[in-house]
Amino acid sequence: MSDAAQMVSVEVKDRIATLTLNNAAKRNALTRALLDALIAALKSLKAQDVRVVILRAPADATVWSAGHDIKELPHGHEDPLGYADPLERALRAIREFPTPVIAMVHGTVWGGAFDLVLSCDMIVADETASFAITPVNLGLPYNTTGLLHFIGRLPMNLIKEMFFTATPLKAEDAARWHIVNHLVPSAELEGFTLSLAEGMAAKAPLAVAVIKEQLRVLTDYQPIAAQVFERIQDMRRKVYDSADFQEGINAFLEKRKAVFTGS
Ligand code: YXS
Repeated sequence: MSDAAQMVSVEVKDRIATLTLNNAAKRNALTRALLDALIAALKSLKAQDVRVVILRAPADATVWSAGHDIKELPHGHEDPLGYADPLERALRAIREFPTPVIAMVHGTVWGGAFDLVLSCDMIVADETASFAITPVNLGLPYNTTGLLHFIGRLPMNLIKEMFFTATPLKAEDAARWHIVNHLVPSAELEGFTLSLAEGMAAKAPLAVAVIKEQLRVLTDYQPIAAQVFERIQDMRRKVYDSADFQEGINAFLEKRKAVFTGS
């Protein structure tokens, strides 16, 4: 198996597939290689009689995923979260996959990985989980599709606090805000998630698949005037072309605190 394919291990048992993110050295940072492996794994599962997918990190991980690979973010005159970005392709692959995808979360979830778990159909977490969205740490203008994911899922005041502070939301607060479907003790996380999966795996798969796709198209397709979209892109371009975005990337690479000047 190629190195890239090893970044996502696949196990199928009783029509339930478990995909495990396996890049501990980089804290499961969402590199192009890992995301391509995730997309390929989902594609291969489509040809099998799989009824539910569980997406997880290894049991010993303290970081579920460190988010988009910052070193791979295009910086300088290119949209850092464009339609063809590997993360965006992976989000679409999960949202379009014809079975329920459960994010089973223990450990910390950062940045684009939060968008990834929110793109799953449900989240089961334990008390070690936390969730942070962090573009303001880099000076990065999040993309419109991504913001619509959050708007469709979370209250606006919570979205603004999470985006503007980049502070991780603790598990119990994520449960209080209904970000996670279930918050269970660590010792019960796997058993609870498997039991939830088994229940859904026994239901009529065609009905489940079409209801999931109906819900996707009804929530994802939100009309937006061309002029509004062009204005948004113009605003975002000014940000991802800014010195602050370059500073955000450099600060991470140099392992120092970023100093933003607003230019
Ligand atoms: O120094 P080496 O080569 O060993 O590599 C280190 C880190 O550089 C690397 N790593 C990452 N590489 C690329 N992109 C990342 N997001 C990333 N995160 C980590 O992994 C090696 C081990 O990291 P280290 O020593 O920091 O581990 P730790 O256990 O002390 O700390 C774990 C974290 C997750 C708290 C820490 O690595 C961290 O704060 N990572 C950055 C988390 C983050 O800000 N993610 C957002 C990425 S940007 C994104 O997702 C969106 C585009 S947005 O900005 O819109 O949210």
